[in-house]
Amino acid sequence: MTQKPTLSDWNTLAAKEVKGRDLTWHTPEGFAIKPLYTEEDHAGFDPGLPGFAPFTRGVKASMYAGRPWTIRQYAGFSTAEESNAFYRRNLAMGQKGLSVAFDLATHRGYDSDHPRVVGDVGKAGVAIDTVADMQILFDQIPLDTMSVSMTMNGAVIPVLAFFIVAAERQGVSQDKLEGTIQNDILKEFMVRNTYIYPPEPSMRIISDIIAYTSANMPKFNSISISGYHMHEAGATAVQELAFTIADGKEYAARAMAAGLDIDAFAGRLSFFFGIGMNFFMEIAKLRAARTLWYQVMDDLGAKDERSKMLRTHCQTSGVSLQEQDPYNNVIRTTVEAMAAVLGGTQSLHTNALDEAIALPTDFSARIARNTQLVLQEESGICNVVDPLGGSHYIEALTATLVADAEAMMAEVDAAGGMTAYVATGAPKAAIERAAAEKQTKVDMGETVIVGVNKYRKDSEDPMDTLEVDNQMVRTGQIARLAKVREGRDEAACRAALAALTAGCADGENVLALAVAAARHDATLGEISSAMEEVFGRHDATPAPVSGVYASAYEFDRRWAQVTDGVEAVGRRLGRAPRIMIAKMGQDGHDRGANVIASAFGDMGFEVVSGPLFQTPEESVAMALEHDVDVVGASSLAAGHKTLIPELIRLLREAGRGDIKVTAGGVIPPQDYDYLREAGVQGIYGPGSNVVECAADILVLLGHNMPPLGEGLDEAAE
Ligand code: MLC
Ligand code: 5AD
Repeated sequence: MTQKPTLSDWNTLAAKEVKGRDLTWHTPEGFAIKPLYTEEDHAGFDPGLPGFAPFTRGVKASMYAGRPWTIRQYAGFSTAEESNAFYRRNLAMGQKGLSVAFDLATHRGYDSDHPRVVGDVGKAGVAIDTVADMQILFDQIPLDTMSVSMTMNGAVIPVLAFFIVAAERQGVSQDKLEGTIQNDILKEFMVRNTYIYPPEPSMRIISDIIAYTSANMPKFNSISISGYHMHEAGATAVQELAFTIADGKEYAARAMAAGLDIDAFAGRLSFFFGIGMNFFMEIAKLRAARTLWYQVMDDLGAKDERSKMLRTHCQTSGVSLQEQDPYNNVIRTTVEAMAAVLGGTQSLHTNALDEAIALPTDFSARIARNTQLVLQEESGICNVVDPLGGSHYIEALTATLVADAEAMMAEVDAAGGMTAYVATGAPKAAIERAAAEKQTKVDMGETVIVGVNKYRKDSEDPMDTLEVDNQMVRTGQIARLAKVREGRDEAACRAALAALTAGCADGENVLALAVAAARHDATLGEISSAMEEVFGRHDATPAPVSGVYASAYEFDRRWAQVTDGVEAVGRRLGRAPRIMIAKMGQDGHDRGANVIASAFGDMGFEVVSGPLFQTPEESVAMALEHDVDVVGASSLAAGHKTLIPELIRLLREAGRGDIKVTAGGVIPPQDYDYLREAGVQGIYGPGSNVVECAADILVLLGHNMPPLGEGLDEAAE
């Protein structure tokens, strides 16, 4: 009988097949992934059984064999009427739960008639100013049976209050409400940026919500502790896990410090993760998350097993989707959706194929939803619990992620917990560094994106996209606001708002007070301002990382051409060329702006990073003050057609029409001509390469830029 082959036999054979080439794959997490995993790689790691501690293999014993995950598509745009109609069409076609996307004005606590939000109303989500809007949003949707997720963090108090009062007016008492409020402020300070108040009062708001819902709304998930936005901002799987679980630990500790019994609220803490293209890593990430949370809650003294189960929603990755060759996005989303369900998610949103261009149309939303229906009803995936359990690679990855995330969480503990750690700026900087590293690999072609940096088509076919008439939504909202204000008992409303302000100072439950104000039809802006009087408003200055690009491109000829160009322009100007990165409107997506700021800084530009949420007037004042040569406006939330032309108009009015204006971010190709006519001199959509983008800007600054890569050794490329 022949001897059974050993691992060393395998190594010899594999090395021979590839002539000794190193097959190790280095992931952004710093893992050296081998081409083969065996039992030894996860020795000592016991994932247990599904439904039992530490829940690595799933929170339910029967998982999808008993009940499939919830198909919960995140959506919202323009008016409450239009979003309501969209929800009802989707529910009729197989969607199972609702998930509301609010516009950025609502997120940041402004009514639609506020001058700061002219470009934002109704754009990236639905505009909600009053209970009346919320009633329309859920018209003919029974709130006693439909579970509703609301992605709201900044203006969480008025929005949750409106939801409770809208349900009351439907005849549904709050104890029957099922759903989830995102209510996760720590990640807003790190990456998502739709905060309103400073960290401390924001943390108090969260404890108040947990206290209120655990007492009055037993079926409602008080928080959705979100790694998704860290993932989208470029975090590695280890960072996403460590910071998210540490955030959860911080919220639980705060609620306990406020006097709540852990088992009274912990069963309604929920989570939210992003799922990208690293298929096995993402599956292992969800298994690791459950393992980690079990330990954290056990350490905090939870007794009830339900308190220690990590239940999560997942969303496929927005940043993984591309503007170029966009039907490829359906394939990417399918791969990501499979990772989410093989990882054991409770609820899932699959992105639409036009993600990189606009909000979903009925067509793209249908394909996105059908991706989940096909997986649930055709693939057989639901019939077996944790079907990848026992895979050597999956178990080894799970064990490694747990260990590395635990080490990172120990650093958070050493800093005094997540609120303190976030205040140091360290996690934000770490994520930005990881983002810059990932982007560099894409720009250098080391990370392949099909149809973008490889197999790129010569020209793109046009696609129908959704466009929201922002002015029309705003006019309609202003009219409804006026009507609500007219019809309410003004004195009672004012008294309720005054009580809210007083309660913010006295430590009363702010949600309870806001519910009272909402019953008197106080608006979102009024409730937010009543709280702001005591809590204040938070603002932050961006601090781009440096050195990541310069070191990655150290030996790159095209990079050298650009840095030479920057020097040449600098000699002519007598100083380094200056570019201001402007973020106008309430759009807080700053990954792109940070990546550009960091790369341009490394190239030798002097970068002026504008703060978030500027008005065009404020951006222009800053550009003039710093005497910049270029303003690069970054827009990912559809405000570009209002805000960028206004910026150019104001620059010209100030006599500085010579300052070049470029635009970057999520900008539909059909808007390019409009923007060019308004005076925009360069437009850089998703998938743009930063080196090429800088070369373009040097040309705008009058530099005689040779074609990039000229004289490059072909073999070296
Ligand atoms: C489930 N159930 C079972 C079962 N599986 N019962 C028996 N056997 C089984 N196999 C039960 C559950 O216990 C529960 O009841 C009920 O069925 C519902 O299942 P669930 O698993 O809890 O699902 P769901 O209600 O959908 O809740 C999922 C959740 C929740 C806990 C993760 O928090 C949620 O829906 N989150 C969604 C968050 C979201 O959509 N966010 C969008 C963010 S977008 P019971 O009685 O135990 O409750 C965003 C983008 C941006 O943020 O703008 O930046
Ligand atoms: N409707 C549908 N999806 C949305 N997203 C954001 N806003 C909306 C909306 N109004 C999705 C996108 C984005 C992620 C944060 O959420 O996928 O990348």
